[in-house]
Amino acid sequence: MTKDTIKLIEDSMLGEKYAIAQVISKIESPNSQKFRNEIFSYLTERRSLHNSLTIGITGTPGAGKSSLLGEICREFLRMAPGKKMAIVAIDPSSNISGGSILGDRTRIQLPRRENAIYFRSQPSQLELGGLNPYTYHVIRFLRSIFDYVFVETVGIGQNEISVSLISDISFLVLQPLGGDQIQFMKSGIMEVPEAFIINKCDEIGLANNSFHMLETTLSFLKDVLPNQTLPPIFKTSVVKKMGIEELLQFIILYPNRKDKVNEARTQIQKWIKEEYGRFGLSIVPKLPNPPADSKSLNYFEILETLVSEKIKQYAKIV
Ligand SMILES: Nc1nc2c(ncn2[C@@H]2O[C@H](COP(=O)(O)OP(=O)(O)O)[C@@H](O)[C@H]2O)c(=O)[nH]1
Ligand SMILES: [Mg+2]
Repeated sequence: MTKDTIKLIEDSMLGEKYAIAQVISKIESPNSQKFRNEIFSYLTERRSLHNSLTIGITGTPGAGKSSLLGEICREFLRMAPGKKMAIVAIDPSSNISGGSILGDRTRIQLPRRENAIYFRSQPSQLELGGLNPYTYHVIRFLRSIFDYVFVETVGIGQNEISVSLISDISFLVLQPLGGDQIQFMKSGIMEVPEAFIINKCDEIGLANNSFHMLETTLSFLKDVLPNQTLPPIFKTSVVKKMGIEELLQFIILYPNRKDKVNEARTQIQKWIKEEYGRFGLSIVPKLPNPPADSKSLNYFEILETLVSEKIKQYAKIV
């Protein structure tokens, strides 16, 4: 690895925004496998025990996700001193850009030197789940630097499989009696997020109705899945600055970090399919077992290398 790359990574670890942006651009460029291999091996050695939390924030456009994230930033600086967070917005209409989150009512402008919070927006390629092929790596990289990585995606909880796989917690943001809530209820209980947020609770009457409807819907879950703990419902209002503290408290105290093995498997399957089509998938019937230290950041690279080798071998035979 070149001195320049090492410097880029070291600067990134300090939260230097320019360096982080450069690494992300390199990750996002085609044929970044070698670069990724280098940086993730380096990062694994550098701080293999870093335990970061990825939080998915999903909901229909207009539910208030960006506005909520703006408020979360504000509270975060107060409630989690010394900690760092990043936001990745995967939304073609994202109002997060450069150093600011722009909402109609919120405008968070961070000081240039504020290294505790980093924003990035990624154009969605309208893939199922709203993630583009590099999102996974970008988030993995950010996770090695930031204590919390928030991912904002558009969706209503049905086509959000990818984002919930990447996240340790996923929140579904609903607005009071919006069509999305009805949609969620119709869609049944296939994809239940870890938690709900009913935003815009300044609309008190509607919000209460919404809350009770959702509670009732979720209580059916208890009958169907008796061992499942019901997801909590948070009530927030960006306008009234209500409920944000409780929400952030829940995130900060959240204990479970999902194991990252399944996520790497899913992502590698996507990658093989993309590089080699169904043909690729068919010649790799079984992915190799994860190494004992499956927490290692570069598990994906280990798999990716093994798979590439297998495919090369196969190509020789044919
Ligand atoms: N009344 C009310 N409006 C809100 C609240 N949060 C966001 N909004 C408004 O809802 C609209 C959509 O917000 P935005 O954050 O862009 O939603 P996103 O598409 O989910 O990211 C904007 O006009 C916001 O000002 C809230 O708590 N109460
Ligand atoms: Mg938004």
